[in-house]
Amino acid sequence: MPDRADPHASNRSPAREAELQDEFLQEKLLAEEGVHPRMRLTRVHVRLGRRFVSVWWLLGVAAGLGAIVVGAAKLYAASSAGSRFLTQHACVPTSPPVPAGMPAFVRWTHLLTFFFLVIIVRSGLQVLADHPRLYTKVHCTPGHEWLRFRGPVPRDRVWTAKEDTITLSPLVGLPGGRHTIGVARHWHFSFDILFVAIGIVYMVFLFSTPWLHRLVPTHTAIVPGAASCAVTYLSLHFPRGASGYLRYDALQQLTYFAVIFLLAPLAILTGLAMSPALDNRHRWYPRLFGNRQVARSIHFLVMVAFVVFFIGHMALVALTGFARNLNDITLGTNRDNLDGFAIWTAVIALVITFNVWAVRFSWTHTRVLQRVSNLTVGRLMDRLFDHSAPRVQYRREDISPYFWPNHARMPDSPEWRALASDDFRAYRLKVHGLVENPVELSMEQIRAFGKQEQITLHHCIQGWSGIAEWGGLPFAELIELVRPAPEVEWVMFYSFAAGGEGGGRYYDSHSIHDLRHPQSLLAYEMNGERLPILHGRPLRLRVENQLGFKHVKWISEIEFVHHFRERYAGQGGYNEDHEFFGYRDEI
Ligand SMILES: Nc1nc2c(c(=O)[nH]1)N[C@H]1C(S)=C(S)[C@@H](COP(=O)(O)O)O[C@H]1N2
Ligand SMILES: [Mo]
Repeated sequence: MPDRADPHASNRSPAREAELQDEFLQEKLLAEEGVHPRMRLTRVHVRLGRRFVSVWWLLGVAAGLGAIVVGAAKLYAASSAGSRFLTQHACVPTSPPVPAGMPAFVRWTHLLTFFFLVIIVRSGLQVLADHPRLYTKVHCTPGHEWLRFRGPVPRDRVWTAKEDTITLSPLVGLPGGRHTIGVARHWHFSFDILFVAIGIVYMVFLFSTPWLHRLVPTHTAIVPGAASCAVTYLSLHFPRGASGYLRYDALQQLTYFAVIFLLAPLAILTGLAMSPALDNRHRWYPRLFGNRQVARSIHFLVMVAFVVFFIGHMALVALTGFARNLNDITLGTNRDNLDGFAIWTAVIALVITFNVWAVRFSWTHTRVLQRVSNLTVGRLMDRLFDHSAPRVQYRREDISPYFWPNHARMPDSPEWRALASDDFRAYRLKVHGLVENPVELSMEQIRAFGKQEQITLHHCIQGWSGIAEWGGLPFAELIELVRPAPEVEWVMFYSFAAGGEGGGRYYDSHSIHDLRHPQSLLAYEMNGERLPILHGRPLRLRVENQLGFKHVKWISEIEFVHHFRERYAGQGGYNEDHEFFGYRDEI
């Protein structure tokens, strides 16, 4: 247990918790007054070559093209060739009839999936707001993004990824308001797990019932059939009633098949491709999609596809016999009364109520949300990724031309300044805690250990990435030198810099298991040169299976402890205590 004089001792108490919660809410209110710009649709820009054009311009072009396509479909349907094609491959139900109506498993999984996806999309947009730029290269060089939700990166000053965040309306993001990626991730991942679970339940039923034949195309005739339906719908004819949603036509079947067997798996696989633990262990995995940023872009586009599908789906449900269709999907009866409509309205009202509650809860009971997420998402992540040490090495040519700096505060204490002005000659890295041999090491002594170099991909929680070469002391050697006590499970890293505007040092913790990995480094060089001040001079961490926020910069001291619970508010780090992040993040 820490002694009284220990400046890092635990200060967990209900009063402290209330204070942290209040600070969190206050910062949100302050930030909304103008530190971060709000997302505005007028500021969403797509890059065409070297120019950025407003997304409105593109949507205008798309609407124009849409009108042309509708006109062409109408002309074609009226032509003799067109009508021949349409009679030959009529847009009629192709799936076998279901005498007993829509089965219960379809109705329930459909409803729950809708609910889960609303949360996943909204919290996903909130994650995006933390780095509102999408790239095709893994480097994330400003000006090279293909889509951005705010203006260009200022060139005349240091611009951190934290400053680049935007504010979302709570109508769009969950929780909305000030950027808060920790909270957004708790919602996103918890509901991801539910989404996968319901998907598994659905698949089990699907593959053990004849429903499978309604969904999986088995005949090539589905292609001309779907084309015929596309022409029918595009020429604005909507077969009403008879077909409805009880028997699928070719286009319907193909679309549902694609949503379930293409979009959903793609969402999961591209989500995983953003994981430092996976990427830095298995180079082939992010390569399936190109790289982490392509995976991230696809992840976003899959979300767009889900939203577009939802809009089209609802439009067709309404246009082809609203009441009857809603009876099919809610009650499994094909009647024409308003029962299904009543249920549907109630479900929408419930989903809205849940979202309103979730936004409020996010700002008032953030610790509860974090705890639940740590116990579920956190444990699962550990299970899935804990055992593999990162080992991927990039080539020199892969090094990023631009590496985003990221922090809330640079070190500005008199202590650090005095050390910096003397080129860190007087710097002593203090390594203490539950160790047999506490040490204080000068930079010279640290360098004398022998340097390890590695070229790795940095994964920031906010979304950007970058490749750099790091040189420094393998942490395993330091462990060997200080000989930790057997009860040590975590190691604390304290920075010279403040963690936020409110003061209080930046710090974070790592499991001793992660620190023994061959790629865990105390780095003092970056890209073959002395570590720049911006990136953490004199010392910063590299723990390549974890996200960037755990790589403490400007390290002043290291402490071996039994558990991070014994330090400060007990959640594992500054971001964990103040921003309610998860304590370990392998994705
Ligand atoms: N002391 C300190 N270390 C820090 C941070 C910080 O705010 N303060 N930010 C972290 C985050 S969120 C990231 S992504 C990396 C960024 O490292 P870089 O600035 O070298 O790119 O530093 C991490 N280390
Ligand atoms: Mo980060």
